[in-house]
Amino acid sequence: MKKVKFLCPFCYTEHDVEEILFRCANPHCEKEPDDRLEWYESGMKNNAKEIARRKNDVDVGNEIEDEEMTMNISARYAHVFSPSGNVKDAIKNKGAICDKCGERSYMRICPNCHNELSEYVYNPKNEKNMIVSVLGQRGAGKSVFLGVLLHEILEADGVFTSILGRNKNSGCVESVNDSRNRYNDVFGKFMYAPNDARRILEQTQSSILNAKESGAYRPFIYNFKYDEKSMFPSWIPSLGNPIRKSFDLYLFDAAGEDLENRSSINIANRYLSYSTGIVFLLDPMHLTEFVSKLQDEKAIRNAAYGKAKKDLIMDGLDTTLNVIEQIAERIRHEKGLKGTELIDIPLAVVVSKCDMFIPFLDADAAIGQTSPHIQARGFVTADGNQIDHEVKGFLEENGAGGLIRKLANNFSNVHYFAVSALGKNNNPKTNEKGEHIIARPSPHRIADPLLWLWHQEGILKAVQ
Ligand SMILES: Nc1nc2c(ncn2[C@@H]2O[C@H](COP(=O)(O)OP(=O)(O)OP(=O)(O)O)[C@@H](O)[C@H]2O)c(=O)[nH]1
Ligand SMILES: [Mg+2]
Ligand SMILES: [Zn+2]
Ligand SMILES: [Zn+2]
Repeated sequence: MKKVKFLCPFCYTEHDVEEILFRCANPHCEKEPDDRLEWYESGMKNNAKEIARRKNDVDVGNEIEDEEMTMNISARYAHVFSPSGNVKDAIKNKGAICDKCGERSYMRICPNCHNELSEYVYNPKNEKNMIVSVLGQRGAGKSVFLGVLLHEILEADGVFTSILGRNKNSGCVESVNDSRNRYNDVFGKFMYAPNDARRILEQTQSSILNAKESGAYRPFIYNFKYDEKSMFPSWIPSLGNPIRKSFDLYLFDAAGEDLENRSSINIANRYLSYSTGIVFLLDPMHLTEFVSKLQDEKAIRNAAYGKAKKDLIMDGLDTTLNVIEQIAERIRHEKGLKGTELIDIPLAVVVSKCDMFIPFLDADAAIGQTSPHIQARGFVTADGNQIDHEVKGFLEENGAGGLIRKLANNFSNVHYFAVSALGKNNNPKTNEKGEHIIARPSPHRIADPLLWLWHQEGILKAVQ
């Protein structure tokens, strides 16, 4: 029989389904050390050299060997064991009996990194596991974008339920593993705190120095279920019933710092070439010509990650172009593509913080209008094309034509978008304590790039 292989979304190693291990779920079962999970969580195994290099700021070469990285690992993890008997059934739905305490467990883990696997990772019926990487240079707005987008998706009547839900049981979203808690720790408790406690996020830490919380290293995972209309009329028994579909979405929030650094991109962003889609955020505050039109120095600093107008004009787009080159080079390398071959991962180029430039656009520009996709329950192609056209126009007008050409020379499927995560008139303000505070985010067109990626994957249909 054909072996079913799966790709672990945590460590990016491929395995046969039969290799999956179990972790005991009985809280009273004896705890043990788990070096594999500890390595994964601390990022030590793969990143030791880079950590040492950064800490001492010297090139340590190959002097650090695996043995030297053996850490003092405490016995705080639940027991790991291989299922006995019918492995396939155990993995599919029966679970496995712990060889220490005799209790049944359903917690399946990766044989390499020991992270918990959702059944969808290896369920062959669930062919659409989407890995979406959110990329862009430091301060481009990646974390704010992701924090607000997830909020919009996860709400009871959120984006997904509205667009794909057809009845009460359809269109539901669930957080997988610890995604719910991590969402709250990383995004929710800052951006959605009550009243005037709402603050903007800190810079995302390099996943080399802090693997634990960084969404660059550990994905935020969500499982989506929905019903698709059968191709047969609904009166035909069973064949006419809606078809239940499901997919997992793995979202990585890269740290701009890692992408700007050639040595770290290789270690920190291993998931890049496995991406089903890329969202590349482009900060309008790096468009020299646009920034020169802005007057309010304080507002500029608050939107531009603390940078002053004159520095922004000096920096321009150079770092962004550099990041694009490194990403393309990395993906080509991993996929074994020649320098002349185009990368076929769909790329949504998203100009962020559009609240800052909508006032400069024509009053009837589509960028300023409410997104039509959710109401139309599909990706509205005409609107998508119009936005693509307007955003490219905005970039050309503001000195970023070279960027459009660079992307076209590297990727075969590029679509342009403009979003505001915080919303109109919600550029962060500085309070007397020097904190950057915001009103509750009221995003504008924030789901458009993801909806386009869903459309590319066949999850969402196109509508006229
Ligand atoms: N006006 C406005 N400002 C925004 C918006 N989104 C982000 N910003 C500003 O941009 C800053 C940086 O946003 P982040 O999301 O933290 O940037 P990042 O890309 O995650 O940066 P790194 O974590 O360093 O890679 C925020 O602190 C805000 O000041 C937006 O929609 N509108
Ligand atoms: Mg960030
Ligand atoms: Zn046990
Ligand atoms: Zn793994």
